[in-house]
Amino acid sequence: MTFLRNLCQRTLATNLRAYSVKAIIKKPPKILITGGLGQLGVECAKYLRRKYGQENVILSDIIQPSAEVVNDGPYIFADILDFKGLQKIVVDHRVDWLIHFSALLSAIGEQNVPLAVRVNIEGMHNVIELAKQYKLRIFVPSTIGAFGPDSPRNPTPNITVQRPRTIYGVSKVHAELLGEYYYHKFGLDFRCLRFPGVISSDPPGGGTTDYAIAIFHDILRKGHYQCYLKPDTRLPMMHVKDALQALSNFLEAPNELLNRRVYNVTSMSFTPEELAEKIIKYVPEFNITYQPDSRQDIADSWPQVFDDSEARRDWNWQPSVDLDNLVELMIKEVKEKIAANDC
Ligand code: VAH
Repeated sequence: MTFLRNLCQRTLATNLRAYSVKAIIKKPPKILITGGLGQLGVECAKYLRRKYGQENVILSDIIQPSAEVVNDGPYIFADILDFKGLQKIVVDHRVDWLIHFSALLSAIGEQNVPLAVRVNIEGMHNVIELAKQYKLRIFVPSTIGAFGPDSPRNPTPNITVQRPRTIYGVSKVHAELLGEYYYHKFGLDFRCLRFPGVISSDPPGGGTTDYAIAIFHDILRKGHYQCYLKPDTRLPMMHVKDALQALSNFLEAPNELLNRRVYNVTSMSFTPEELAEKIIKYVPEFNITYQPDSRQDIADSWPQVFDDSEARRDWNWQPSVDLDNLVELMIKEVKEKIAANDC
């Protein structure tokens, strides 16, 4: 039986490429990204515009964009708490796919729980009802933060107990379950990936894994970094290149390949100590100190190693950036950002 199952998986997988090319040539999807000015939005828009065309990816948020963002492609105002406004956008721009990035992340959510409830939960209610009404394919990112201290931490499987201790985690478990319910009840094309900490040179957005980004900015600017997590705090991570690759491949995967609507994905796990050891190669004279704060409790309730075997099996997920590549890329990208800002 497993041989047969693997055989049809493999044939399906090879059809995957043919499928995606045929589908795209037919008519590229019109994509709306909400929460577009958060950590992932701008890079995600750039990535998808290379695949589907500049005008087919609309970036949106409630804040003023920079000139660079506006010059890169369509940018509009969209408030995920305004359902009527969202309906108008979907109709006026004939949207096919919705990528819902709007959310308060773990650390900042704990500082403003009522706002996190409004944005992360009421916002989710609006976009999922919108997607149902207009038959959109909807992608919602979830997180390692959707697990809690009762979940196995090493490794954390795709399906296990989920009792998170942050409002961010609670809102993402809610999003996962609501999405799966709308899929089973209404056939909604809901898709969700649980991301680890995503590392990019863009400033992080109030999360617990942000240290792995801030460390590069501080060390290259000041030669010193004070870490708010203990040196041996192990957390799953991935470079933004892998995050966008995973998001795009998953969005294109034919439904018949998907045995789940929610998948873990990851590239690696490391600790602040291990990351610092890699950075020494590029900045021999820097020093790091450790001053754990309330984010340590959040990190201690999260997975240490993420099991993404189901994503690899079902839709060929494969990361491409390991820790050495990640450090090399970040040193280069952050140096460029600092140089650009300073001139
Ligand atoms: C956070 N960066 O720390 C986010 C993410 C995986 C963690 O969800 O909150």
